[in-house]
Amino acid sequence: MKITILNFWLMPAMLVFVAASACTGGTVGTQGSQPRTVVDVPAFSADSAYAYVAAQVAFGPRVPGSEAHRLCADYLSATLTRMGAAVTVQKADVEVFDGQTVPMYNVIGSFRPEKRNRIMLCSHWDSRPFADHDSDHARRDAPIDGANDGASGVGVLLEVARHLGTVPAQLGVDIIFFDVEDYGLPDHRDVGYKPDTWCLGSQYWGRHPHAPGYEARYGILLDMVGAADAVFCRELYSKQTAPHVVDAVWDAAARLGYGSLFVRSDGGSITDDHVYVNRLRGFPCIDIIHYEPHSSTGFCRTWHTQDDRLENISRPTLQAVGRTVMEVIYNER
Ligand code: AHN
Ligand code: ZN
Repeated sequence: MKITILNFWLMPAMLVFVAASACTGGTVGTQGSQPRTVVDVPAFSADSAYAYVAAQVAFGPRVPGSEAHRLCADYLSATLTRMGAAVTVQKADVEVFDGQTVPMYNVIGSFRPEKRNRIMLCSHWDSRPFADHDSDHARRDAPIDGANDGASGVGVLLEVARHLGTVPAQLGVDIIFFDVEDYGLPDHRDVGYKPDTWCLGSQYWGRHPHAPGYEARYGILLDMVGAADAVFCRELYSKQTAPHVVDAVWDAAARLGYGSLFVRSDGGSITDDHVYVNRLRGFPCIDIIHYEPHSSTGFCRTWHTQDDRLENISRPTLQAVGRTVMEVIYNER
């Protein structure tokens, strides 16, 4: 009799415990049938991510072919190596829209390279050779800092990499910094149309992966993830090719309290590195990209202007994106 009474008392308490862990605990992975588990996700530091953004910008514009570009490639590979990744630097000469040949360095850091099941995280690291959307025409022919468009995604991923080196995720993780993404056709000069002038680094990697037959469960691309007023709509190619990954990421963000950045509305169809990853390697890849459906370009105010500088980088935005990505990858089994 005594035991029965005890059980009656215990049952509500147990129910409360189960309910609480379902709400506040970890997240579900992208494989929907798996049970929710509580995992300790290491603390993403916005200050640290910001410092990685600042370090890149300090080289000056990372325009392919420049000294800043070469030095920054070295910095990225040395940093990933120091964090414990197995690093591959792919070097090739690629032809840009105007017929010039520039050096390309894709920098790849692999954590737990022996694991079969993998996640790929990526961002482009080069900066644009001109500011074709600057309202001041006198500023259009100079290269840009690309604090947001380039350095922000890399800064977030370097901070993720720092944690992966000390607290391994269950799956293998490859962090890929694609080069020569932003040397696409200029909008301020009439040079005629040419297809596929953007994303030359990811196009190269798609045809020559760093590991033979490389495949990941899915990929996540970060692009322009550092503005104070960032909004991440659901990019349409991502929704078409990887709806389960989009849902997992946006749901994780909402649970963490970042629903005002990771909004439920649809974005445009953006030909970014993830499109070539998906097309050439055949695994799903989504794009977390700041998109403004009502702006004239679809992108943010500083996009491809000289205002894309460090002073416009926001730690809280880096935090929201980095924390969300960490939540997703550390819960993957
Ligand atoms: C185009 O504008 C065709 N694609 C956007 C890719 C991009 C440029 N992301 C950052 N800069
Ligand atoms: Zn750009």
